[in-house]
Amino acid sequence: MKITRTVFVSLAFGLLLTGTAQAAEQKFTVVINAYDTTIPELNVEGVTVKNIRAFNVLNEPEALVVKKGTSVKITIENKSPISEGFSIDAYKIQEVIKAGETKTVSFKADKPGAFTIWCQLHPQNIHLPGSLNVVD
Ligand SMILES: [Cu+2]
Repeated sequence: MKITRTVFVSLAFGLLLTGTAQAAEQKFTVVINAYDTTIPELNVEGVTVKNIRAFNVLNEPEALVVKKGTSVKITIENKSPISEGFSIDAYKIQEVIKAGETKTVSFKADKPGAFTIWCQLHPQNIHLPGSLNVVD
């Protein structure tokens, strides 16, 4: 009987710790970078490509992983030479960050799932999207 109680108490304490951990705040810094690939000639897997005039915009890190219930604070640095967007539709986040500027967004990650982080200002084929993964 005494053993059962000890097990119950430690189990309750374990649940309490889990609850505390879920309420924690998690901070990320995302850097939006544009990689200029305007180069005269490039050999990719044996094929020569000429006059590439496009650039890729990357969110770094690519994937943000948080536990459901976490307060998330994302600092976004735009190192692209132009304004870039930062959107997470499910969380109604839609920001525009000017070249060289930094913005911070805060929200509670209360919806589980994998959500695309994308730029609402430019065609998607010049961007590599990021993702926000909220795990249960
Ligand atoms: Cu963009």
